[in-house]
Amino acid sequence: MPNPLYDTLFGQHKGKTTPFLQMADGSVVTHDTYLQMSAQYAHLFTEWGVRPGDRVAVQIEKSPQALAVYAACVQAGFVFLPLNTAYTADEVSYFAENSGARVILCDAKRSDALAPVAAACGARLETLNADGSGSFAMQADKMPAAFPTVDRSVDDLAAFLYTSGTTGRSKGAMLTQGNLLSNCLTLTEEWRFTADDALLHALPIFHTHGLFVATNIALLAGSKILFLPRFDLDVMLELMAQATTMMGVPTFYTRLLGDARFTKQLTRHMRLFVSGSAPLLAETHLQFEERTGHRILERYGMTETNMNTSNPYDGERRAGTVGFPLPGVEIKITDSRTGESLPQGEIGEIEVRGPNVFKGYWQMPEKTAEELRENGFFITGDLGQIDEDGYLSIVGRNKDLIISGGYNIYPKEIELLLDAQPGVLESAVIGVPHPDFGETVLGILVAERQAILDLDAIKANIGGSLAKFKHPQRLVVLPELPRNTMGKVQKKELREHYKDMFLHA
Ligand code: MCA
Ligand code: AMP
Repeated sequence: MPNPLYDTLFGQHKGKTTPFLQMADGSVVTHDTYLQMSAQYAHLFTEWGVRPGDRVAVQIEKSPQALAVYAACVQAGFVFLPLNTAYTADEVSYFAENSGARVILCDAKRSDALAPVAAACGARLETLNADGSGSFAMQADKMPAAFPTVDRSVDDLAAFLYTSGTTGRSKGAMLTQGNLLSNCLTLTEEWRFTADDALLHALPIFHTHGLFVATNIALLAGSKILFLPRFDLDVMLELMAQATTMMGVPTFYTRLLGDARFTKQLTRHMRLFVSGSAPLLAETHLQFEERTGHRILERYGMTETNMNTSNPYDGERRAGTVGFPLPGVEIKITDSRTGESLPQGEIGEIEVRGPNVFKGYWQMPEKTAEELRENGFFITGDLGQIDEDGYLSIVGRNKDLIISGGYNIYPKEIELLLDAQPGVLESAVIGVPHPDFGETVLGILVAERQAILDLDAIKANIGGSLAKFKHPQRLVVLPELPRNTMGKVQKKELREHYKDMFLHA
């Protein structure tokens, strides 16, 4: 096969005039229109000198055109690098420079802010707006609507997704065609997707969940996608009647349950609800079943590995667990210090091996070696336990990570900014329970001797360089941070102390 990912997901739909994307207003983009659009994009990039293996960074709103850029990159062999639309210019600057992006696509509203970023790293900056307009779309319109697909192998890179770490510096996870393909072949079969499905899609398309899980599965199966720009409760409730399946982060489910219009009647025709990216409380799972009669299927994945485990389609979907390893994926629970496997039932580090596991971090061989063992097992940083029936539960994290509404936030990145503020001696950033987002960010500050901290000014100062979803919801000041005898800050103690802060607000 000359280009396994393109041929399997996209090429199979060539010439089909069946609906692929259906928008909230009922308008439809057929498979063929979509593929013609992406072929034009592939031509334009190629005309600009972008070559197979080059990185194309995009920070654009969700639209059929945005999704066609993904197909164009696969068809022409570029590495697709989608970026959260909430990232500030400072944040984009790091990704563009680190990846060596040849092109950056952004919304016209962002082009002034990103022009210096593009200039600094020698990337070409063009615009693509939410309504499909922009300099990129205009030029692409003049291109031929067919493009000779570039040969690729399963080991070639298809995408970079940036994910942070304990140092606060983001790492580009290199995902191959084979990583993406193997995972969506497995999931499509496991979750029984077919051309008769209509997937309610309100997730962003710059992360694994919305792009490599939801979109790839629908493409492979030939399902229709009800393609919403974002999660909007009213629109979700309105379109549910036309859907057969839905995927979401736990916040989607708690918001649906919080609305009296979400009833058993509304979901009676649905065949599957999938949840992931953050822990789904067992309580939400049970409440959902009581309300609708459906048991949410929870699965577990990571940017570096795509999906690792899933509750069964047939059989018991056990609340509070993420199910079994997917076919072809191996999971082991190990002792964090020695790396040795632990007996069944014990809590330890979750390690994963399989065709889904990424190739490594872009230009970071040491980081790659720290997390990806020579024998192919990836150390996830999640703590888990396997019960006597084989179900995996995630019981905690061995990494300092906050997940807010499905978005990952690395405390170190925020602590570095807080520590640099006038009068701040040190800081600790923790995740605390939040009724809507699951967890939210709390910043704890210690002032230098005699300094009086201006919390509003500090908030404003750090705000400029951090995406909104990472902003601490609140800052508090303590005389000192709790430490153990080794001098390590006891975040567990802080989390315990502040655990109710947002729950009864
Ligand atoms: C928006 N805001 C947030 C978040 N989202 N704050 C904290 N956490 C968030 N997740 C802020 C905005 O900056 C804004 O601030 C205010 O909340 C409302 O903004 P709005 O856009 O209206 O937000 P929303 O529509 O309420 O969005 C919440 C959301 C969204 C629907 C939960 O965040 C979302 O779609 N999350 C999904 C993330 C996802 O796809 N994760 C998968 C990662 P202000 O009012 O101050 O302006 S992939 C992954 O994790 C792995 C591989 C896996 O297993 O899937
Ligand atoms: P990301 O870096 O965005 O790929 O996020 C991956 C992390 O999300 C994992 O390491 C887990 O900590 C978390 N995660 C994903 N799915 C689940 C789930 N179903 N339950 C609990 N945590 C999850």
